[in-house]
Amino acid sequence: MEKYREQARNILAANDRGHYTIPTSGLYPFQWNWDSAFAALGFSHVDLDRALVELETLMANQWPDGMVPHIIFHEHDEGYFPNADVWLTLRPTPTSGITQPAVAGFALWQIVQRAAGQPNLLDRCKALIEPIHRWHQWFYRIRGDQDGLVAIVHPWESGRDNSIDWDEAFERVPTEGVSEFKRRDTSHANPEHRPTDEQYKRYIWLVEQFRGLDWDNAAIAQQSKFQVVDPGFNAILIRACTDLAQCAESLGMEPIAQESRALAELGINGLDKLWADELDQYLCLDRLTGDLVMSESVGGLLPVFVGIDTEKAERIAERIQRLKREANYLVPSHSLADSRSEELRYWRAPIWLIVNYMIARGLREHGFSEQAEEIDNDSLTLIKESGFAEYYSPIDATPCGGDTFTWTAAIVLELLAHR
Ligand code: 9WN
Repeated sequence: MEKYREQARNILAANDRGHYTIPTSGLYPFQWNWDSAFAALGFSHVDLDRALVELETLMANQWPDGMVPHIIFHEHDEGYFPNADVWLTLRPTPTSGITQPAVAGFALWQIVQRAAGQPNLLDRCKALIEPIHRWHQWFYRIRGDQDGLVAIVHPWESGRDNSIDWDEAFERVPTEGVSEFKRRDTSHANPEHRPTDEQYKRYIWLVEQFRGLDWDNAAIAQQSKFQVVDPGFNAILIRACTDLAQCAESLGMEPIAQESRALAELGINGLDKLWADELDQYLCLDRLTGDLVMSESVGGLLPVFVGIDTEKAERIAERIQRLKREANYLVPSHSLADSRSEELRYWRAPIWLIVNYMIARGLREHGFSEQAEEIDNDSLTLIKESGFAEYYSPIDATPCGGDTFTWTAAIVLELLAHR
């Protein structure tokens, strides 16, 4: 195990740019939001100061309205599309204009616990609580509905970019009229493992729609041609609110602790609207049509990461057991029984270690430790067989996307720390 710990540390060091970490060189040369929160989790096993720097850099780029952007373009790089020249959000350090899953609150709580007895570090943790809380409030204010569920306005916000969950909703986004562009991702990674050209046109169409609205988040939330409520995205946010409440409580910020707990409660109640009894999992909701989307992805399993009731957690555990009959490794990002799934294409079936980690952690917290162990073991087998890839085939562990990947290394450090 020491060998893998060493490799994981080396990957973090190689992708470290001093005050932020890139996901992998070439394919992703900037700071990504949820990647950074997982990087902080990984660094917390090596150097707590460096872990905090990661979150401090992320939060220093928060927008005045509270949003924390999904990419921060610290340096100019032509090797990624769409880079800062396309987004044109006019931030002091250029950023994208959409957000990503709110993992930072979860990461902060892990750091606070590991920094016990170190007042200088805890003061820095304390300084992060208010900005992260403002981000969470932003979600419920700008993207929330009366049920306590928040929507994403671009597939990139989910972090599960080309998930089957929104094939239909995304097809309603036009491709006509979008400016000509040249993709860069396909020169770094196998195009068969990436989203299609058609999907890229739609990604960019939305970016151009939002740019045309001068990055006014209230207008974007009203007018985006894509508005989906993703249970996974909501679960991560709920978890972050619960964990931020713990940070606030332990560091003497009771009013934020209370507000944050209330947001988590609102979100957990909202999730009930997305439960599909016949499938043993949660589903996405298309906010523009009001319909639940019959699509069995990990997005619908991720709520096990929060305080849902035990019966639902058990049903999710059973659902994962059934997935094991379709795949050789857990947890495929989409059911392989679905004819639309693609073994090697990005979020349409491959396994992602960050998702495995959140699901396993949730299962363990709900009392399903054997199953959690099985998922953790599969995660470690994948890196032993195929290295620290971005994602993996659930059938034969083929490594896909970028290699020497930051969040894969971070999860390995986290898993090994608990062994
Ligand atoms: C767009 C960095 C990011 C992850 C996402 C993953 C992928 C970007 C891309 O890479 O998305 O944000 O260019 O494909 O889907 O989850 O944060 O690792």
